[in-house]
Amino acid sequence: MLQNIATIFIAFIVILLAVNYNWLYEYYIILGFNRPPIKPYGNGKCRKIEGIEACEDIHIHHRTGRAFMTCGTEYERTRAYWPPLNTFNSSHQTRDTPYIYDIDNDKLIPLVLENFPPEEDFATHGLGIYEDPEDENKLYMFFINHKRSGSCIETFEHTLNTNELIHLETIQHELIKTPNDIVPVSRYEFYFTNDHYFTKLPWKKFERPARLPWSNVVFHSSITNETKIAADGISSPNGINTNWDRSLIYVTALSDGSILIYERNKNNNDLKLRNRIFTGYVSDNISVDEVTGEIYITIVQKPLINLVFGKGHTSVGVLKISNNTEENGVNYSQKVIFEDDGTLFHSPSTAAVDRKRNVLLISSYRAKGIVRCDSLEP
Ligand SMILES: *[C@@H]1O[C@H](CO)[C@@H](O)[C@H](O)[C@H]1NC(C)=O
Ligand SMILES: *[C@@H]1O[C@H](CO)[C@@H](O)[C@H](O)[C@H]1NC(C)=O
Ligand SMILES: *[C@@H]1O[C@H](CO)[C@@H](O)[C@H](O)[C@H]1NC(C)=O
Ligand SMILES: *[C@@H]1O[C@H](CO)[C@@H](O)[C@H](O)[C@H]1NC(C)=O
Ligand SMILES: CC(=O)N[C@H]1CO[C@H](CO)[C@@H](O)[C@@H]1O
Repeated sequence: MLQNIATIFIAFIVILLAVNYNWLYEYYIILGFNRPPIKPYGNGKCRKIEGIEACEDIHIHHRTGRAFMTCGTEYERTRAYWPPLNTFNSSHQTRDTPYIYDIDNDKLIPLVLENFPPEEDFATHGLGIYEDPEDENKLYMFFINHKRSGSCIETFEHTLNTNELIHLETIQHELIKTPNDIVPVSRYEFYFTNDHYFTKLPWKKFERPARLPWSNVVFHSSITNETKIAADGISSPNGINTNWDRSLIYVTALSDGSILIYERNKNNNDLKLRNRIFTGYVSDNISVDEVTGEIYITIVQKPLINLVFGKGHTSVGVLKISNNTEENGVNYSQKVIFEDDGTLFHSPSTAAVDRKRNVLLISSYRAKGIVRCDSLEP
């Protein structure tokens, strides 16, 4: 153990010496040293929705006002088998229940898995949804599943206004290493992020603080059965999403304090980096506003405080990124639209916005419930 720590420490120093001033300055900002104390903003009309816990991802189906969520239990995430938080108790079987939160009727609906054997693990994480262009009542859902026998991707079919998820396919591949979030671009094709290069401790723990740009985004097609790296050299790629015509792929690079915008080559599905938006925040999963195309991410304003005082002290923020229309050479503008010091909620995962209903939903991968806010700051 001590030897491990010494190796990590020496490697860390070597890396610090090797990098340039800009890297260190960005690090200083990401850690939140220059940030004023958090003042609550945009959280006047918020309340907790109880009855679910440890929800990772939220996707709102805007036409029906239904939010699809991957939820679990805090126990299973932190003390059973959950590789993203380095818990590897393989004598515990996790069987999550995905939920629908019906925004208009303020109601939770648990989803029942069909055609999925009871002995299979279902330890969910990122979720992606693809709407069938030929049948507007049909959704294809893509789940990251951290099975004890190895992480994989499960696809399901869902018909709106039912409570069923019908299992279609399990996709396993050696490139599905540390999957986090997923975005489909067709019924049979998707991109997902591997959030770490290392799969095992102690190196895995060291990768984020060192901001090692060693991880990737992988593309898979179930038409050709091809699985390949589409973008590489990213520090902790986390959330992934796309714009409406699926020509751009957005990736949050958590420990890089940035959002990467990739151009998707629709012929071969390779990704080409177009912009790096430095937000300066440790940021998380990405939602995209269906109407305006604006991007929402959850942010942690003071990551160091969280490290020192523990997860319960995580503040919650939501950052909005828009196309900049002013002629000043800046491509994207950024604005914090929600801030809470941790009183309302902690450990944010995903923020999802429904403009028409004026609703913001925030989930947490470790807290009970989700937060619903019935007001949206511009
Ligand atoms: C591992 O999981 C099993 C089954 O849930 C449980 O009985 C056991 O206490 C767990 N072990 C640890 C070390 O938490
Ligand atoms: C798809 O490819 C994977 C790995 O390359 C292989 O294990 C699997 O059997 C293939 N599936 C089909 C349907 O060909
Ligand atoms: C910016 O504009 C493009 C092209 O109209 C659109 O596809 C995209 O969703 C917009 N992005 C943001 C962040 O508003
Ligand atoms: C804005 O985007 C264009 C391409 O879309 C790129 O060439 C340019 O460097 C970007 N500017 C900044 C400041 O990122
Ligand atoms: C898809 C998903 O939920 N990804 C990330 C969201 O945020 C949490 C909290 O940091 C991460 O653990 C997830 O990996």
